[in-house]
Amino acid sequence: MADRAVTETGLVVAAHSRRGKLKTLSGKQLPYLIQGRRLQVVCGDTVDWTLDDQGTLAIVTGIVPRTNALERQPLGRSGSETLAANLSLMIIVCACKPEPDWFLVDRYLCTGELMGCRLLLAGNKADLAEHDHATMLNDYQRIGYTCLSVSAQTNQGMDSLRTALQNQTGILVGQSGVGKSSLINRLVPEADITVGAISASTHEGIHTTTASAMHDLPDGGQLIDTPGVRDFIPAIPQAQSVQAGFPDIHTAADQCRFSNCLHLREPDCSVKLAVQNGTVSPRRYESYKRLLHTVTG
Ligand SMILES: Nc1nc2c(ncn2[C@@H]2O[C@H](COP(=O)(O)OP(=O)(O)OP(=O)(O)O)[C@@H](O)[C@H]2O)c(=O)[nH]1
Ligand SMILES: [Mg+2]
Ligand SMILES: [Zn+2]
Repeated sequence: MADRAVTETGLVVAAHSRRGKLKTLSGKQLPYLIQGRRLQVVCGDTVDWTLDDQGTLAIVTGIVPRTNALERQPLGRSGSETLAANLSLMIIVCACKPEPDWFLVDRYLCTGELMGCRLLLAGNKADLAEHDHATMLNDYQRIGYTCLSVSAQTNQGMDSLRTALQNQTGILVGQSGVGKSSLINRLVPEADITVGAISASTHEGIHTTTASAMHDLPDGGQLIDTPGVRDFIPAIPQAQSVQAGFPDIHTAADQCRFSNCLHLREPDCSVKLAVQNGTVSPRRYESYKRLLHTVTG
Protein backbone atom coordinates (compact mmCIF):
# COMPACT_ATOMS: atom_id res chain seq x y z
CA MET A 1 0.00 0.00 0.00
CA ALA A 2 1.30 3.45 -0.86
CA ASP A 3 2.33 5.63 2.03
CA ARG A 4 -0.40 8.24 2.25
CA ALA A 5 0.62 9.68 5.59
CA VAL A 6 1.58 13.02 4.06
CA THR A 7 0.07 15.78 6.14
CA GLU A 8 -1.16 18.96 4.55
CA THR A 9 -3.12 21.86 6.01
CA GLY A 10 -6.64 22.79 4.94
CA LEU A 11 -9.22 25.47 5.72
CA VAL A 12 -12.50 24.28 7.24
CA VAL A 13 -15.42 25.71 5.25
CA ALA A 14 -18.23 23.71 6.85
CA ALA A 15 -18.29 21.77 10.12
CA HIS A 16 -21.00 19.44 11.41
CA SER A 17 -19.90 17.62 14.51
CA ARG A 18 -17.30 15.05 13.32
CA ARG A 19 -17.69 15.66 9.60
CA GLY A 20 -17.47 18.64 7.30
CA LYS A 21 -15.76 20.13 4.28
CA LEU A 22 -12.30 21.60 3.95
CA LYS A 23 -10.47 23.52 1.26
CA THR A 24 -7.05 22.13 0.39
CA LEU A 25 -3.99 24.29 -0.34
CA SER A 26 -4.68 23.82 -4.05
CA GLY A 27 -8.22 25.15 -3.59
CA LYS A 28 -10.07 21.84 -3.93
CA GLN A 29 -12.93 21.06 -1.54
CA LEU A 30 -12.86 17.68 0.22
CA PRO A 31 -15.18 16.06 2.75
CA TYR A 32 -13.44 15.33 6.05
CA LEU A 33 -13.80 13.13 9.09
CA ILE A 34 -12.21 13.97 12.42
CA GLN A 35 -9.88 11.44 13.96
CA GLY A 36 -10.07 11.31 17.75
CA ARG A 37 -12.80 12.45 20.08
CA ARG A 38 -11.17 15.55 21.50
CA LEU A 39 -10.90 17.72 18.40
CA GLN A 40 -13.65 20.34 18.10
CA VAL A 41 -13.32 21.73 14.61
CA VAL A 42 -15.19 24.87 13.50
CA CYS A 43 -15.56 26.98 10.35
CA GLY A 44 -12.42 29.04 9.82
CA ASP A 45 -10.08 26.52 11.46
CA THR A 46 -6.87 25.55 9.72
CA VAL A 47 -6.42 21.82 10.23
CA ASP A 48 -3.84 19.14 9.56
CA TRP A 49 -5.16 16.29 7.43
CA THR A 50 -4.13 13.19 5.51
CA LEU A 51 -5.99 11.41 2.73
CA ASP A 52 -7.76 8.14 3.62
CA ASP A 53 -6.93 4.86 1.84
CA GLN A 54 -9.65 5.37 -0.76
CA GLY A 55 -8.25 8.79 -1.58
CA THR A 56 -11.63 10.50 -1.20
CA LEU A 57 -11.87 11.57 2.41
CA ALA A 58 -9.61 13.86 4.42
CA ILE A 59 -8.82 12.58 7.90
CA VAL A 60 -8.35 15.55 10.20
CA THR A 61 -5.66 14.92 12.80
CA GLY A 62 -5.09 18.32 14.41
CA ILE A 63 -6.04 21.98 14.59
CA VAL A 64 -3.44 24.67 13.93
CA PRO A 65 -3.48 27.12 16.91
CA ARG A 66 -6.23 29.72 16.42
CA THR A 67 -5.58 33.45 16.25
CA ASN A 68 -8.97 33.99 17.89
CA ALA A 69 -12.31 32.24 18.35
CA LEU A 70 -15.95 33.28 18.51
CA GLU A 71 -17.29 31.55 21.60
CA ARG A 72 -20.60 31.50 23.34
CA GLN A 73 -21.70 30.36 26.75
CA PRO A 74 -24.49 27.78 26.38
CA LEU A 75 -27.34 28.39 28.82
CA GLY A 76 -27.20 26.18 31.90
CA ARG A 77 -23.98 24.45 30.92
CA SER A 78 -20.43 25.01 32.04
CA GLY A 79 -17.69 25.47 29.48
CA SER A 80 -17.92 27.49 26.30
CA GLU A 81 -18.86 26.49 22.78
CA THR A 82 -16.70 27.62 19.87
CA LEU A 83 -18.66 28.81 16.83
CA ALA A 84 -15.96 29.99 14.39
CA ALA A 85 -12.23 30.73 14.39
CA ASN A 86 -9.51 32.95 12.92
CA LEU A 87 -11.76 35.89 12.12
CA SER A 88 -10.47 39.32 11.13
CA LEU A 89 -13.82 41.07 10.67
CA MET A 90 -17.18 40.63 12.36
CA ILE A 91 -20.17 42.13 10.57
CA ILE A 92 -23.20 42.52 12.77
CA VAL A 93 -26.27 42.66 10.57
CA CYS A 94 -29.50 44.30 11.66
CA ALA A 95 -32.59 45.54 9.85
CA CYS A 96 -35.80 47.42 10.54
CA LYS A 97 -37.57 44.06 10.07
CA PRO A 98 -37.35 41.98 12.26
CA GLU A 99 -37.33 44.64 14.95
CA PRO A 100 -33.70 45.15 16.05
CA ASP A 101 -32.47 43.77 19.35
CA TRP A 102 -29.78 46.28 20.35
CA PHE A 103 -28.73 44.28 23.39
CA LEU A 104 -27.82 41.46 21.05
CA VAL A 105 -25.85 43.89 18.86
CA ASP A 106 -23.94 45.07 21.95
CA ARG A 107 -23.13 41.50 22.96
CA TYR A 108 -21.64 40.78 19.57
CA LEU A 109 -19.71 44.06 19.58
CA CYS A 110 -18.31 43.27 23.02
CA THR A 111 -17.28 39.80 21.87
CA GLY A 112 -15.65 41.15 18.71
CA GLU A 113 -13.72 43.75 20.70
CA LEU A 114 -12.40 41.11 23.10
CA MET A 115 -11.46 38.87 20.14
CA GLY A 116 -9.50 41.68 18.51
CA CYS A 117 -11.70 41.65 15.40
CA ARG A 118 -12.43 44.62 13.19
CA LEU A 119 -16.11 45.42 13.60
CA LEU A 120 -18.74 46.69 11.23
CA LEU A 121 -22.47 47.25 11.61
CA ALA A 122 -24.59 46.66 8.52
CA GLY A 123 -28.13 48.03 8.56
CA ASN A 124 -29.73 45.91 5.82
CA LYS A 125 -33.07 46.39 4.01
CA ALA A 126 -32.33 50.08 3.37
CA ASP A 127 -34.85 49.83 0.50
CA LEU A 128 -37.77 49.56 2.93
CA ALA A 129 -39.70 52.71 3.82
CA GLU A 130 -39.34 51.93 7.55
CA HIS A 131 -35.56 51.92 7.29
CA ASP A 132 -34.06 54.87 9.11
CA HIS A 133 -30.36 54.24 9.13
CA ALA A 134 -29.25 57.38 10.94
CA THR A 135 -31.57 56.81 13.89
CA MET A 136 -31.00 53.07 13.90
CA LEU A 137 -27.26 53.22 14.19
CA ASN A 138 -26.67 56.66 15.67
CA ASP A 139 -25.43 55.41 19.06
CA TYR A 140 -22.84 53.28 17.33
CA GLN A 141 -21.57 55.90 14.91
CA ARG A 142 -21.07 58.18 17.89
CA ILE A 143 -18.82 55.59 19.56
CA GLY A 144 -16.79 55.33 16.37
CA TYR A 145 -18.08 52.11 14.83
CA THR A 146 -18.36 51.93 11.06
CA CYS A 147 -22.02 51.63 10.10
CA LEU A 148 -23.14 50.85 6.58
CA SER A 149 -26.62 51.19 5.19
CA VAL A 150 -27.09 48.34 2.73
CA SER A 151 -29.72 46.51 0.76
CA ALA A 152 -29.29 42.99 -0.53
CA GLN A 153 -32.37 43.66 -2.62
CA THR A 154 -31.37 46.85 -4.45
CA ASN A 155 -27.56 46.53 -4.13
CA GLN A 156 -27.34 49.80 -2.16
CA GLY A 157 -24.12 50.03 -0.15
CA MET A 158 -22.83 46.71 -1.44
CA ASP A 159 -19.67 48.24 -2.92
CA SER A 160 -18.69 49.61 0.49
CA LEU A 161 -19.35 46.22 2.03
CA ARG A 162 -17.23 44.56 -0.68
CA THR A 163 -14.37 46.97 -0.01
CA ALA A 164 -14.53 46.37 3.73
CA LEU A 165 -14.36 42.62 3.14
CA GLN A 166 -11.37 42.59 0.78
CA ASN A 167 -8.84 39.99 1.92
CA GLN A 168 -10.61 39.55 5.25
CA THR A 169 -11.95 36.48 6.94
CA GLY A 170 -15.34 37.88 7.79
CA ILE A 171 -18.38 36.55 9.58
CA LEU A 172 -22.00 37.70 9.39
CA VAL A 173 -23.90 37.48 12.66
CA GLY A 174 -27.28 38.67 13.88
CA GLN A 175 -30.95 37.83 14.35
CA SER A 176 -32.74 35.44 12.05
CA GLY A 177 -34.30 37.15 9.06
CA VAL A 178 -32.08 40.25 8.88
CA GLY A 179 -30.72 39.09 5.52
CA LYS A 180 -27.28 37.57 6.24
CA SER A 181 -27.63 34.87 3.59
CA SER A 182 -29.20 37.35 1.14
CA LEU A 183 -26.12 39.57 1.51
CA ILE A 184 -23.81 36.64 0.73
CA ASN A 185 -25.90 35.75 -2.32
CA ARG A 186 -25.24 39.31 -3.55
CA LEU A 187 -21.52 39.20 -2.77
CA VAL A 188 -20.97 35.65 -4.06
CA PRO A 189 -23.45 35.08 -6.90
CA GLU A 190 -22.74 31.34 -7.16
CA ALA A 191 -23.38 30.85 -3.42
CA ASP A 192 -27.12 30.44 -4.04
CA ILE A 193 -28.04 30.08 -0.36
CA THR A 194 -31.66 29.44 0.58
CA VAL A 195 -33.32 32.47 2.20
CA GLY A 196 -36.60 32.52 4.10
CA ALA A 197 -39.33 35.14 4.41
CA ILE A 198 -40.10 36.75 7.76
CA SER A 199 -43.00 35.04 9.55
CA ALA A 200 -46.30 36.86 8.97
CA SER A 201 -47.47 36.00 12.48
CA THR A 202 -44.40 36.62 14.67
CA HIS A 203 -42.67 39.18 12.39
CA GLU A 204 -39.42 37.35 13.08
CA GLY A 205 -37.05 35.29 10.96
CA ILE A 206 -37.76 31.59 10.59
CA HIS A 207 -34.20 30.31 11.19
CA THR A 208 -33.56 29.33 7.59
CA THR A 209 -29.78 28.83 7.86
CA THR A 210 -29.02 25.98 10.25
CA ALA A 211 -25.22 25.65 9.99
CA SER A 212 -22.29 28.00 9.41
CA ALA A 213 -20.57 27.89 6.04
CA MET A 214 -17.63 29.78 4.59
CA HIS A 215 -17.73 31.28 1.10
CA ASP A 216 -14.86 32.60 -1.03
CA LEU A 217 -15.26 36.25 -2.01
CA PRO A 218 -14.58 37.12 -5.66
CA ASP A 219 -12.18 39.96 -4.70
CA GLY A 220 -10.20 37.83 -2.21
CA GLY A 221 -11.01 36.83 1.33
CA GLN A 222 -13.79 34.71 2.80
CA LEU A 223 -17.11 35.27 4.48
CA ILE A 224 -18.92 32.97 6.91
CA ASP A 225 -22.72 32.81 6.97
CA THR A 226 -24.15 31.81 10.35
CA PRO A 227 -27.57 30.75 11.62
CA GLY A 228 -29.55 33.65 13.08
CA VAL A 229 -29.94 33.74 16.85
CA ARG A 230 -32.49 34.87 19.44
CA ASP A 231 -29.82 35.52 22.01
CA PHE A 232 -26.09 35.27 22.29
CA ILE A 233 -24.24 34.98 25.58
CA PRO A 234 -20.56 35.70 25.10
CA ALA A 235 -18.11 33.44 26.93
CA ILE A 236 -16.37 36.02 29.15
CA PRO A 237 -14.61 34.49 32.15
CA GLN A 238 -14.19 37.64 34.28
CA ALA A 239 -16.51 40.50 35.13
CA GLN A 240 -13.64 42.99 34.77
CA SER A 241 -13.19 42.01 31.10
CA VAL A 242 -16.69 43.09 30.08
CA GLN A 243 -15.85 46.80 30.05
CA ALA A 244 -12.93 46.17 27.68
CA GLY A 245 -15.62 45.17 25.15
CA PHE A 246 -17.42 48.51 25.53
CA PRO A 247 -15.00 51.20 24.28
CA ASP A 248 -17.37 54.06 25.21
CA ILE A 249 -17.59 52.83 28.81
CA HIS A 250 -13.92 51.96 28.97
CA THR A 251 -12.98 55.50 27.92
CA ALA A 252 -15.36 57.08 30.42
CA ALA A 253 -13.90 54.89 33.19
CA ASP A 254 -10.61 56.81 33.18
CA GLN A 255 -11.57 59.00 36.13
CA CYS A 256 -13.23 56.37 38.35
CA ARG A 257 -11.96 56.44 41.94
CA PHE A 258 -11.22 52.72 42.04
CA SER A 259 -9.11 51.07 39.35
CA ASN A 260 -11.28 47.92 39.62
CA CYS A 261 -14.55 49.92 39.48
CA LEU A 262 -17.34 47.92 37.81
CA HIS A 263 -19.41 51.13 37.41
CA LEU A 264 -22.39 49.83 39.33
CA ARG A 265 -22.70 51.33 42.83
CA GLU A 266 -19.13 52.47 43.53
CA PRO A 267 -18.65 56.08 44.71
CA ASP A 268 -17.14 58.68 42.35
CA CYS A 269 -17.77 56.53 39.29
CA SER A 270 -17.04 58.56 36.17
CA VAL A 271 -19.05 56.17 33.98
CA LYS A 272 -22.26 56.89 35.89
CA LEU A 273 -21.48 60.59 35.55
CA ALA A 274 -20.95 60.14 31.80
CA VAL A 275 -24.35 58.44 31.56
CA GLN A 276 -25.97 61.33 33.45
CA ASN A 277 -24.41 63.98 31.21
CA GLY A 278 -25.16 62.04 28.02
CA THR A 279 -21.58 61.18 26.99
CA VAL A 280 -22.41 57.49 27.34
CA SER A 281 -25.80 56.34 26.04
CA PRO A 282 -28.07 55.04 28.84
CA ARG A 283 -29.03 52.12 26.62
CA ARG A 284 -25.40 51.09 26.13
CA TYR A 285 -24.85 51.38 29.90
CA GLU A 286 -27.91 49.18 30.49
CA SER A 287 -26.48 46.69 27.98
CA TYR A 288 -23.16 46.70 29.85
CA LYS A 289 -24.89 46.10 33.21
CA ARG A 290 -27.05 43.28 31.84
CA LEU A 291 -24.04 41.54 30.34
CA LEU A 292 -22.05 42.00 33.52
CA HIS A 293 -24.85 40.36 35.53
CA THR A 294 -24.99 37.50 33.03
CA VAL A 295 -21.25 36.93 33.39
CA THR A 296 -21.26 37.13 37.20
CA GLY A 297 -24.39 34.93 37.37
N1 LIG B 1 -36.73 44.30 1.43
C1 LIG B 1 -35.63 43.58 1.64
N2 LIG B 1 -35.73 42.30 2.02
C2 LIG B 1 -34.59 41.61 2.23
C3 LIG B 1 -33.30 42.19 2.07
N3 LIG B 1 -32.37 41.26 2.38
C4 LIG B 1 -33.05 40.15 2.72
N4 LIG B 1 -34.38 40.35 2.63
C5 LIG B 1 -35.44 39.38 2.90
O1 LIG B 1 -35.42 39.05 4.30
C6 LIG B 1 -35.80 37.68 4.48
C7 LIG B 1 -34.74 36.96 5.29
O2 LIG B 1 -33.54 36.87 4.54
P1 LIG B 1 -32.41 35.79 4.84
O3 LIG B 1 -31.26 36.13 3.96
O4 LIG B 1 -32.94 34.40 4.80
O5 LIG B 1 -32.06 36.17 6.36
P2 LIG B 1 -30.97 35.48 7.33
O6 LIG B 1 -30.41 36.57 8.17
O7 LIG B 1 -30.01 34.69 6.55
O8 LIG B 1 -31.89 34.54 8.23
P3 LIG B 1 -31.49 33.15 9.01
O9 LIG B 1 -30.81 32.25 8.03
O10 LIG B 1 -32.81 32.63 9.47
O11 LIG B 1 -30.59 33.57 10.13
C8 LIG B 1 -35.99 37.11 3.08
O12 LIG B 1 -37.38 37.17 2.76
C9 LIG B 1 -35.23 38.06 2.18
O13 LIG B 1 -35.71 38.12 0.86
C10 LIG B 1 -33.24 43.55 1.64
O14 LIG B 1 -32.18 44.16 1.48
N5 LIG B 1 -34.43 44.20 1.46
MG1 LIG C 1 -29.50 32.68 6.56
ZN1 LIG D 1 -16.73 53.39 37.58
